Amino acid sequence: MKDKKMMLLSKNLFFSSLFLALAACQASSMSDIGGGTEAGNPPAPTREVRGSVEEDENGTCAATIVVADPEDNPPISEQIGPDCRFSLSLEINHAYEISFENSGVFVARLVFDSNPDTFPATFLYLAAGDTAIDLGTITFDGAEATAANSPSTQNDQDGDGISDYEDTDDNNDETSDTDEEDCDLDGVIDVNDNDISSCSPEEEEDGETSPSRQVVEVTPRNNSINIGENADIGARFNCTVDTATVNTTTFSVASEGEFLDCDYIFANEGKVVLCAHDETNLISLASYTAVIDGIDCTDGAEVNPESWSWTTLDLGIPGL
Ligand SMILES: [Ca+2]
Ligand SMILES: [Ca+2]
Ligand SMILES: [Ca+2]
Ligand SMILES: [Ca+2]
Repeated sequence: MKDKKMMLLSKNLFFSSLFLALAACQASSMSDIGGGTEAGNPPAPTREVRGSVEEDENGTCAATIVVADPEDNPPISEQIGPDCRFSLSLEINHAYEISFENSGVFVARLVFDSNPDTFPATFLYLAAGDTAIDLGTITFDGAEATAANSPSTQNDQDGDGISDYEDTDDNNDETSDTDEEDCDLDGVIDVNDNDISSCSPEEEEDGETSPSRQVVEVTPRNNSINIGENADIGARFNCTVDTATVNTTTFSVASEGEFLDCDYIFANEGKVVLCAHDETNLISLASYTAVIDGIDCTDGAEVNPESWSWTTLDLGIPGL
């Protein structure tokens, strides 16, 4: 027994001294060479994302370029081959918006389902994986691109063997995907969501703290561009809203003083409110702002006021 203990102890000592030696070695080599792949540091690990775009009615590929735009780095673009196939090699552990262009003109952005209760995702937080993410054939509907194979079924951020699609807490931080705080409402959870005071301050009620009532997700995403006419406009709340408090004053959508005529649709057990509207009333290349101010939850508590903006693409609507 004692011997075994000693053996373990010396084994631990061996490993910790090995570790110290390695760390010292690494530290000295780091101070010697400074950094950069050309100086001998290993390149950041990448993962392939591939697929093919559909052909249009003339038998030509519906897009010529695929773009992966990480929220924290310059975009990466690749030509789509004559067989309509594409392949991107992307650094893991970044969130990418993937879009398609035809001769430099925006065609569509990839949207995919990641969770049953959230709006379709526009950012893919690319995790490590043994195989490529194979999107299959990409089809286009207005400015939205859909993959035959959802990337979230092939991505596992926390490496627990459950894909993001099935996992209810993708990053394993004990906050469920539906409760993640996307403070700037841009559709990606990242450092920009830290330290924003408007994001979910705890409220003191009868000596007990409870999360504030607020908008937790929006569509179109805040500050997004190239939004097509068939995009949903709506918000998801962290409470069931009192439908009687939803009207054109408490949930307005406007561009330069021109208000959209919304019919409000309630979904997701009253936690989602959508503004259904006549698509032909939308203005091309215009900045839209949605404002929520005065909506209550069913328990009478008021939702914190919120607003967000997006820009439409050239909608090519006749008469405008
Ligand atoms: Ca997982
Ligand atoms: Ca998920
Ligand atoms: Ca989480
Ligand atoms: Ca965010």
